[in-house]
Amino acid sequence: MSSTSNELLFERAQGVIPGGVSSPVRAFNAVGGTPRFITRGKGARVWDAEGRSYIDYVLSWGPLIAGHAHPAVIEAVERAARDGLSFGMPTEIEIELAEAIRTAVPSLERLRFTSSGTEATMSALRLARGFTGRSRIIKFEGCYHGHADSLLVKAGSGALTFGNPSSAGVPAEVAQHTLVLDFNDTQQLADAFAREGDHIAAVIVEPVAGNMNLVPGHPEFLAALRRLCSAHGAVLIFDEVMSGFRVHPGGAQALYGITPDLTTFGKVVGGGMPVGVFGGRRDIMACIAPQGPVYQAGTLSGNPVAMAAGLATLKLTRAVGFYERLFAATRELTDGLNAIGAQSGHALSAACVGSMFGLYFSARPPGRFSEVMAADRVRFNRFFHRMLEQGVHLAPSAFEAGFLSSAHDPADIAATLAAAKTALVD
Ligand code: HOZ
Repeated sequence: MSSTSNELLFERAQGVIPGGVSSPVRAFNAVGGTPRFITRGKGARVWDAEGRSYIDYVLSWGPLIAGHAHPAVIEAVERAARDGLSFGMPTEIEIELAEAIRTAVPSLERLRFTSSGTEATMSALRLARGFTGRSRIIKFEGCYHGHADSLLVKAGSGALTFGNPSSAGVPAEVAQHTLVLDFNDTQQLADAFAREGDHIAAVIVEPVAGNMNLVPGHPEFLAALRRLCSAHGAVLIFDEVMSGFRVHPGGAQALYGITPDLTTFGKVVGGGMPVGVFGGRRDIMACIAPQGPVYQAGTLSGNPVAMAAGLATLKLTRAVGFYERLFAATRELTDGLNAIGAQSGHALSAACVGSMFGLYFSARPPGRFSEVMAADRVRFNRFFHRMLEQGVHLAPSAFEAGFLSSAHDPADIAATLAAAKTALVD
């Protein structure tokens, strides 16, 4: 038994780190209580500082598609680390991972590595502006694309969780170039393009929104995005930081059959290490320095240890039946939650796309931001804590998608559903 506790660690952390955390949603502010301080993870589980274990549906917010500490990933990281942690010079493993990504997602004719999803989206936007010579961008309310200034306007994730979706510190002069529209509202999008289409540099969208809970893009909405961007010379950016390698081996773009001009990845492509990617059309990517005039750089970009983790993870996903089993397990979980919701008489519903899932305290899964906001957050918070007490760790916010890994087995799903049944007794 450890001599420390989550409470003690949280108190100590708050004495040195704002809110006690390195990223806001982790602080449990929305759900109340004390975050679990994690000491280790293995497969589908994490253990906290008090020695308690949890079935984990956060999975580091998505990256760990093969579960915690998969032996093949750990082995690849150890091997790479023994040769040196960083060189700031090109390495062959960068090419290998880039080729693996392009094979899976051919729209990335050229791609570049960053150290986070935020850097990837920020760089993709600068590139789109440099390529088109335009300033204005369109994003959708509740979609979160990292914390770059021009994207923290009516954003999702922690920004939404804590009620300041448009962050302080973003100059009005910057925010004014961001036009925010309703996700899945095709008519509003068409109107915006009719009004000012020739000034729009880019539209950025999470094709499967995962930062306002899970809200899949409607196929006709995504098709309209493609059509309107092409008609007006705007760059269509799919932010697949969450959906990449999660909803389909080729990302949401393969699932929906829509090819964006640029794509951003993160999470799974780094296998749990800090990696982001932006890439796409060769002519657009040719504008990036040193080939072109749009500047973008990073000391740790393409870090060899991170590349090794990403490559090992992508190799695991290529195993026969990997996605079929993972998607079936996710479906089993959400079908089970829907059945429990119906039996309990609570307005609980669930949905999934591939290995991402949403859990909603509303009669049916929301398709719009306003419907997400109408769901019962008080009930979610109570449910969250009852699940946690029973050893199931969901994301500590009603606005985050959940994730499954290949390590979640039928016993984990059954235990989760049993816990959900108990959590809904009143
Ligand atoms: N904003 C990410 C989740 N949507 C990451 C949160 C975290 O790492 O705390």
